[in-house]
Amino acid sequence: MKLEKDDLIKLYKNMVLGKKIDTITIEGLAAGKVVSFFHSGQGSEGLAAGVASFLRDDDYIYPHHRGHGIVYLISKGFSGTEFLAEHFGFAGGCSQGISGFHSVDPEHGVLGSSGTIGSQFPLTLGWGLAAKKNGREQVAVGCFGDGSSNRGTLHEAFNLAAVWKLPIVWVCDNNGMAQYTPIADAYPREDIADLAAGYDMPGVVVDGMDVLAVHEVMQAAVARARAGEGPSLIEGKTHRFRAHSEGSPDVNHFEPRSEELIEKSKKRDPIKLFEKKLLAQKILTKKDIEKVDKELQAEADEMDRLATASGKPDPSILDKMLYAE
Ligand SMILES: Cc1ncc(C[n+]2csc(CCOP(=O)(O)OP(=O)(O)O)c2C)c(N)n1
Repeated sequence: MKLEKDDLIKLYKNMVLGKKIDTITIEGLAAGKVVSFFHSGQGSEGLAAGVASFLRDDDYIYPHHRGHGIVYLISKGFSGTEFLAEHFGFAGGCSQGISGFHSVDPEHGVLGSSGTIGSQFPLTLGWGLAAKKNGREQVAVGCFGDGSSNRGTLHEAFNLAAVWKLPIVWVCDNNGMAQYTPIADAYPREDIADLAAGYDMPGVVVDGMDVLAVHEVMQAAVARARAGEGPSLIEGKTHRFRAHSEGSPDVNHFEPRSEELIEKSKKRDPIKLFEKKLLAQKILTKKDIEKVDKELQAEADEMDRLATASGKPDPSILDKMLYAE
């Protein structure tokens, strides 16, 4: 798929709007408005938009937990208002606020998630099996971090997906850290993509900060899946710009990451890198970029307002959602 001007702008907007909602969630947590916690996705916007922006509505996706999936979700058509309201524990959330941070939207192929690292593999496997049985050339995308690359569930799911030739694209967001553990302490090789060879599927490493490079490898993996040729693995090398979890001690206490390293990694901010390309290719001018920024800020603020206005859910919702009549 050749990207036209509108497609490039769509990719850009998904990244920028996702980051704005991520930022509102960070501020909401600091203000005591977010009911659970927040793992910001800043630094992973290029990988997420490159993976999810051109999927079909009926393709399934299990987003990575960074930013609780916001850039994947926005790119897939999920409502930012529902995302925020769910994090605020408010009635306008996708689960009327009772999950605190999980996203679900069957119309856009978001079938739910789990807080347990490693659970995305068997769930995506099942969705891939459903996609194959449906016979509509749907694809299931299962995202995970480097920290779950050593879970047994990954190996079981990779194996069956390959044996059954399921239409699955596995996407690893490798930011080099699992909370406070550097990947080198938990995995013996350089590239997670090397795991693919053992399951007879293509495995590619891509610069996760370069949305266009991600888009390209994603298109190839999706085409292979839709053609019935089976799963693929994409590993995007990224950087995590913020703490593992907002508000938890990061650089100064537990985590072996220096301020210098984080500042250096921010020089390759995926949004800034893409902006440079869009300017160089004369797709957008500096003025256009300012205009887009203003418009998306207004859009994100309106989502925040609507989410907040939806208010606390009626407590009886718990009974209604937990028990069938
Ligand atoms: C089974 C399990 N163990 C531990 C956790 C706590 N936890 C949440 S995110 C995370 C780090 C995961 O690292 P990675 O998969 O590399 O993703 P990242 O957060 O770096 O993007 C951990 C340990 C969990 N949710 N589930």
